[in-house]
Amino acid sequence: MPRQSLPRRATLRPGGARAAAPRHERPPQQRGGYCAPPAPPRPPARGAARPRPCPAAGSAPSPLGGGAARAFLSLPAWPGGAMAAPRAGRQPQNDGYRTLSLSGHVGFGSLPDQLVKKSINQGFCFNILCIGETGSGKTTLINSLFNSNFDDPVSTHFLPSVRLKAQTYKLQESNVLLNLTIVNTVGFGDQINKGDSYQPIVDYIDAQFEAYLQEELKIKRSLFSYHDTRIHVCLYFISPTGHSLKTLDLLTMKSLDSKVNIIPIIGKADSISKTELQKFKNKIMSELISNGVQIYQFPTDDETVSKINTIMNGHLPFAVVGSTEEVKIGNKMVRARQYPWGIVQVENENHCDFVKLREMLICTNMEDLREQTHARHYELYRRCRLEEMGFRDIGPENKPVSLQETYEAKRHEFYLELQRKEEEMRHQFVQRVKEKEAMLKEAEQQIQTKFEHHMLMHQEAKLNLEKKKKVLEDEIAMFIEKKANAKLLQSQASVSTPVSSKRDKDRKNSSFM
Ligand SMILES: Nc1nc2c(ncn2[C@@H]2O[C@H](COP(=O)(O)OP(=O)(O)OP(=O)(O)O)[C@@H](O)[C@H]2O)c(=O)[nH]1
Ligand SMILES: [Mg+2]
Repeated sequence: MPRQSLPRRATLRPGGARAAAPRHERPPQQRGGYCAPPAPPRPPARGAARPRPCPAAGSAPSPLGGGAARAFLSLPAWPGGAMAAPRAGRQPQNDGYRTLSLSGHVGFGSLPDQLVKKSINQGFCFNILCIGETGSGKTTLINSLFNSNFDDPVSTHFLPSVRLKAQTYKLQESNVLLNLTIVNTVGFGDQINKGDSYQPIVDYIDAQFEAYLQEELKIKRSLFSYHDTRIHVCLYFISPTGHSLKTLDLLTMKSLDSKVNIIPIIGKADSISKTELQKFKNKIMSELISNGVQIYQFPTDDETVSKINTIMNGHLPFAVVGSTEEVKIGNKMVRARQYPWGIVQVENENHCDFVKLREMLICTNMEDLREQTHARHYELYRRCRLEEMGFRDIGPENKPVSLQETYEAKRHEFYLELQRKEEEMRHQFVQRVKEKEAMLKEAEQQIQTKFEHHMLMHQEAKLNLEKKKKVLEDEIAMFIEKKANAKLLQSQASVSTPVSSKRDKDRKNSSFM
């Protein structure tokens, strides 16, 4: 894995922690047009402070010593109001918790620092999916965004289908490690039939969710060290035509909007004039809304960033310019594109929205994008997959069902189904054997009939031959008798006339022969 080091210094927010409610609990109006089905609430992060039951007021000193061990930020209401009237420093609250003010230092104030330290040691991961037609400026923009040079070979326009190519890089800025994965859609928009160009992208995103789900479902899972490949953001490159979105753009964004955070951007924005650009942006946004495409909206519920995020939501889609070249402006080298008529500076906000994109994507909302991916898109995928497998939270009578109950019911159902199938197969087998037996019996019968018929014919033929033989034997007997008689007559004749009889004898012999 290539390891790159970034020269730019980043300002680190402590763990990205927000005072406001988690994103999945935000009302849809705060999320602009983003109103996919709400994801279930996420459990608190490991190590987060949880309210614990409080020992009785004025109880024996804790083994930890002093009042410090008893001092919790929020305490559950005492059941049945059994607790004495609130002491000084405790204010009853309507949410079922009592607030205590601490009388001294406890130490859990360092919890955010502990989280920051842990996160820094562990490193972060961020996965970007770049969708755009071949040559739309994807690689150049990513290089500009991360101030780096990810060598990504240019692709041809002759690929038979869209292919996704993922490359992971290790980046370091200050002491923060980032595992950055860039996924490129190679050959996007190059096919004659673009009808299902989005399918390989959908499959890829689902495959990453599935891999995470499988890891989660393992008995011995290692999510801590798991390389999360789920896509956190999709930068959708719109060609700077100045007209409107293409069908391919709408179709692709529509099929991805429930799976990934989409940030639409107009690539190579230096090829479109300022007035045309504003009209183009408006047109794109109205087309996205009218087609029900839900793009990512920068969150406005965190007061520290709500103002800037609201403004930036109004600038979407960002019109960006990328460049790998540096040009000398004054006495500074800046990333820019030099033309015969002038210089387009990538980081000049009067020239393009590159800085806005970088600020929103990397500096302000990276953690939110990661959180949204987990709490919204992955949760939706997980829910659908588990429902597909037959798991439900509530049973037919709207009663809650535990996973084990569902599993056992499913197992029983499968067992019955298996038995039914086995019985059916056995029945089919017996039926087939019976059919075969009947066929064989019939064939045997036919052979027997044929055999008997032949035997009969054979008997008849034998009888006929025997009859013929008898006739022939009779004829032979008659002939022998006649011959004997003739001999007798001849001998008698030769005795009476010897000379003439010799001649007669010769004549007779010749006539017999
Ligand atoms: N005018 C203009 N040209 C740009 C811009 N960004 C990139 N280019 C040029 O467009 C061409 C393609 O840029 P790439 O960044 O390789 O585009 P790509 O989308 O990564 O291309 P494939 O990965 O091959 O699909 C190069 O010649 C870039 O110099 C831009 O903002 N404006
Ligand atoms: Mg490229």
